[in-house]
Amino acid sequence: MNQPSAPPDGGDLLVALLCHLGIDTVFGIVSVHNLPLVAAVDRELRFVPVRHEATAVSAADAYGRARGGIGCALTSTGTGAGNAAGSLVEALSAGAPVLHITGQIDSAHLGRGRGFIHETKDQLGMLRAVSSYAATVPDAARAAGVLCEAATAALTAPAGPASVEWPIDLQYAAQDPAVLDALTAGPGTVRPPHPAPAPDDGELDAAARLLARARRPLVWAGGGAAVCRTELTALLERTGAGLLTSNSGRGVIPEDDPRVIGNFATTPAGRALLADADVLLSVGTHFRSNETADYSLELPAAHIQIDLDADALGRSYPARHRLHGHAPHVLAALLGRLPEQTAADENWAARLHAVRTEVRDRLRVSIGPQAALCDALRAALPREAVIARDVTIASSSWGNRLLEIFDPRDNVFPRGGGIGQGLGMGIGAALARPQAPTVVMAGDGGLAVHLGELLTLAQTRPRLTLVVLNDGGYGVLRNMQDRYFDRRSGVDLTTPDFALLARACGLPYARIAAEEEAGPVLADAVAADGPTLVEVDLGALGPMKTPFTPPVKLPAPTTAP
Ligand SMILES: Cc1ncc(C[n+]2csc(CCOP(=O)(O)OP(=O)(O)O)c2C)c(N)n1
Ligand SMILES: [Mg+2]
Repeated sequence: MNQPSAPPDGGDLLVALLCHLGIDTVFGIVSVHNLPLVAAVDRELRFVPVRHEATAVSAADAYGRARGGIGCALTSTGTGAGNAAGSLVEALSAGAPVLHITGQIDSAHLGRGRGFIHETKDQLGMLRAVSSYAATVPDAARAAGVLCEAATAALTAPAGPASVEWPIDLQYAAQDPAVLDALTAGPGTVRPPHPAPAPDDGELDAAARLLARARRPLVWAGGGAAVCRTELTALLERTGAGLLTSNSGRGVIPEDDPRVIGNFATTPAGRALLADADVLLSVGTHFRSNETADYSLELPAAHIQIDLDADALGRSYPARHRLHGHAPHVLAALLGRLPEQTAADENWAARLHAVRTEVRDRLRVSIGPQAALCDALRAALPREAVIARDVTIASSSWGNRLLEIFDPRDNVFPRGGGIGQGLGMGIGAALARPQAPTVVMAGDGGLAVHLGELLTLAQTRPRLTLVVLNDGGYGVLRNMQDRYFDRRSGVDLTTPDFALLARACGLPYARIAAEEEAGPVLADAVAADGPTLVEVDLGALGPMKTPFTPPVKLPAPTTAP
């Protein structure tokens, strides 16, 4: 629409902001209520037309995670914005910065309930509920201010999605070229995130004294530790501590480092280790229910907690010393207070190593033939590959633990546990990181939620291997029903012929039906310079030793009165 000679419009403003934020790819679905935005992005940057608005947000979210930054999604008004809500919930749960721009009806008709096309009752209220920030562009002159405030909010801890609804007449309205120039010129317009809080000196001193005396110390790293590899490595060295992680904290220190126990805290050996530890330092973690067996896991009473979010301190577990601040700064401050030599027991390192080995060996045995998949995947992938996972048994059992991750930006998964987001996240990550291959692990059920995104995959053709673990249904719920209920309900699904489906989409296809096929099939798929759909026939591959059920509590069976 906009001619080079015409004054800049909202689309040009958005492009200037995206350049300022370092975003070169945007995901969305075009509509009468976002046409000028899509047109400008497509002209100046890259617009990826996904097939559902939830995917627009999932892909933008993972684009940001895979680059360690922010992503952008464009949706339409009403149903389009509503479709995005589920994935905004995920970005909110993960603290993942996403700039979500959605259309809104003409400002003259806003809030009048006349049934204007795509009108919805309280779109802003809906967006507020699922985003960390939501606002409406009130007029053309204030559009830049609202957009910059949204981007700042998305990036400021606790980070998350920021949604802006932009009435369509105001998207078309002329923008002041000076505002665009200021944005393009660089820093200063989008305010830097608020200065990080500094923890109390007395608390730092006390925490350092506790760590210096610790004989059997452990560290628990969460997603908030993602940017402190250097400080954390030094702290492990100085204190002789072992490293447990949440699922989000994986890769902070590469998982082939012998000090990393990893995402295994709730295993019997992990629990015993925690019981023996005399000090725990936790860094930027939620202690989510799945990682603490619904908060039944026992932690040492001598618990030092670091978090940038003041509300997180002491929220799930009591903390003796609460250090409110940005993890790298706080860890550096602790290191500055620690003596060169601390007090770790001489046999603590051997104990940590024994636990590291035991938890992996036990898991490997329990997953039976799927261990071959795990090994083949890691062998096929270069160190810097992205590993995206939907919520499927293979992820929940071994993908989230045994399959080694070497950097937090490679670790893409829905932290809120919603199925269906894996492929969209994988596409976003793969387009963010074209230099290396991406793999997506998805179940047949999770994939079916957004089966249409196979077409986005076929159209964008990133270096992405989609591994579909096909067991003909919602396996994890089926396992629960078989174990705890007297019948199955809603778990057996019709699945497509994946070979035919891949062919219909123009995607290369391969199948794994036996352990020995995993290595060659995955090596070929990962080496390809485009997408491949790899179906794992779980029926043919054979069962796990024990059917996997998730770590959720069910009420004890009651007898009839
Ligand atoms: C959005 C959403 N809806 C429902 C669920 C409940 N749920 C969790 S796992 C699962 C089954 C997933 O099936 P599939 O992807 O085939 O993986 P499998 O369990 O068979 O390995 C379901 C329905 C969920 N987590 N998220
Ligand atoms: Mg399944």
